[in-house]
Amino acid sequence: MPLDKNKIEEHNQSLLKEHQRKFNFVSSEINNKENILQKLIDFQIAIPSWALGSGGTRFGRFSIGGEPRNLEEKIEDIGLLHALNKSSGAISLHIPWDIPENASHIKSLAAQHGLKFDAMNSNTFQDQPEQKLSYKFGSMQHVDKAVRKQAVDHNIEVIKYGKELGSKSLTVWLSDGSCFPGQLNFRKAFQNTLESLREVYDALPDDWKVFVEYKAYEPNFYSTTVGDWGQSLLYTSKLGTKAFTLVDLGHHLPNANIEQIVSLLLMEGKLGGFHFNDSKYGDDDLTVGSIRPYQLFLIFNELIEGMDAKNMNHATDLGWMIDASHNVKDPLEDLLQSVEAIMISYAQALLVDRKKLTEAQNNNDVVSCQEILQQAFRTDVRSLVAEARLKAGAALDPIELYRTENTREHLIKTRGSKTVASGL
Ligand code: PSV
Ligand code: MN
Repeated sequence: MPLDKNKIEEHNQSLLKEHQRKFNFVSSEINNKENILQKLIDFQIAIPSWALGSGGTRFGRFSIGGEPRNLEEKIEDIGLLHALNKSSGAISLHIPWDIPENASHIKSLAAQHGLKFDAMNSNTFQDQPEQKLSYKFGSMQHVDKAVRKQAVDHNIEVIKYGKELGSKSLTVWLSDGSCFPGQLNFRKAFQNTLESLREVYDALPDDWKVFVEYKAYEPNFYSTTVGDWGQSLLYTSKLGTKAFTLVDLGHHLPNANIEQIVSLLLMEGKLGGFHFNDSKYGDDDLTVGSIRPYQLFLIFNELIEGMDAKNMNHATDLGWMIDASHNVKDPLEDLLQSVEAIMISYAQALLVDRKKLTEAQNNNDVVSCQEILQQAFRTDVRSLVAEARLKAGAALDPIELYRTENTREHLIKTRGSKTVASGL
């Protein structure tokens, strides 16, 4: 559903006065506000093609209605998000859930909405109807070479689709592992996986990256063959310079210090990108920033410190992607909230007084260290993020505009109330 530019302007006009009051207040305390605003404008977050419909659990799935019925409609939905916030200028595809049958058409449709293709995701964690061999006991780790080859071939096919669309990276997440002690020879499972990943790596174009995503558990509950960042780093180090670790925020054991993981991966030049989400218990895939916003801020704090130390471009040198599931919210509203939470954390982390923090660290002034971080975290940067949106031609309040335009009702009218988007 395209959004008329005039609607955005009207909406912005109605909120402008109040916005300016808040923005003037916060910006009076910021020295380099133009620089921060430009960074916020440049920062784009990829929306996953599998998160545009209602997610579900093994107990049920409750459709929201108007869910996109195909890849074209998914692109339209992301185009709408991007028109509303100008911070969602990319899409991450999952194959075979979203095979681009006509790649040049899909590519130009995405371009019309100002969208690029971020990492392509392969899927060897489900069996597809016409698939010859089963992944029940793993894919790249499998004891049968033929199953491993099938998984490798699938990944090579995903690279082919990605090349057609202009993507530059592949994310491999393996559900491989075991459910019971003794089921698996850990060493052989690792070696089989490494050998399979090497074959995929060899098929990677020179200007591509491969991201190896780790996850502590689920669907396997005793061991996972890429179970944590250490194991992912082992694979990516052995693979070579085009291989990187991908951090999905929901994939750690309870209380893991994700910001420290991020810092060390960056130091090693092995951090590839993110799957953002939030969680209370495990891989809950909740809205980003809904449960632990301070943790998200601390992650961005390490990201900025580490990226600046290496002169990296915040916007382009890592993959910024959401990986979430929406069981009780309108997925589009949820994604707007997630993008906003990421922008807020990024903006707050940009406010950290790094010079002072380094001084306080060097003086072992623990109290000041905490004060400096929390000074930034407790700054209400919402109007700063909104100002970046305003400058970029987006809406001051994306969710409000989405609602006043009755977007979901329109989508239900045109697509129907019983549509189900592909994904989990
Ligand atoms: C696995 O839980 C995961 O995080 C991987 O990134 C998959 O590609 C995605 O979720 C599937 O929903
Ligand atoms: Mn993920």
